Amino acid sequence: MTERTLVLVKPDGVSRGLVGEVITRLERKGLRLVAAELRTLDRETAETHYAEHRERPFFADLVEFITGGPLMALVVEGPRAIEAFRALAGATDPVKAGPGTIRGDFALEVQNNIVHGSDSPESAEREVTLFFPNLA
Ligand code: DAT
Ligand code: MG
Repeated sequence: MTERTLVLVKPDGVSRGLVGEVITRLERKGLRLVAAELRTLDRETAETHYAEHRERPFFADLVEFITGGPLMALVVEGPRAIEAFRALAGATDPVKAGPGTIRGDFALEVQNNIVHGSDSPESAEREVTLFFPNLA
């Protein structure tokens, strides 16, 4: 079944020049780009995007980080795209992420873990709509 998921190349990934690397990997896997926009998030959008983490001790730092520079927002489509991209990204903690995954290959710190991918069909729907309200 074809699914859509929201992928972000976070500000650390953009500043390190990893946008092409991330797109190459997901396209090589067979996922397809549906939308792409480089933008800097305002605080309200960032807080909405990460609302599930509002009570966590790292929330303020996370919002600072994600609003701290331009990010690349992508909508990606394909069979089981949500799970497929999460597998490409690797574990949240990049030290635990396997080699061959994006986080495993390019990151060391949990906050600066290069990419975001929606984690469920409900999150994907909410996040795609938040970033690209004009996308049907
Ligand atoms: P994921 O991005 O793999 O879905 P998550 O939703 O649990 O992970 O967390 C969202 C982001 O918050 C994550 O990419 C990095 C940051 N984060 C998570 N746990 C953290 C922690 N213990 N300390 C600092 N930042 C953390
Ligand atoms: Mg998450």
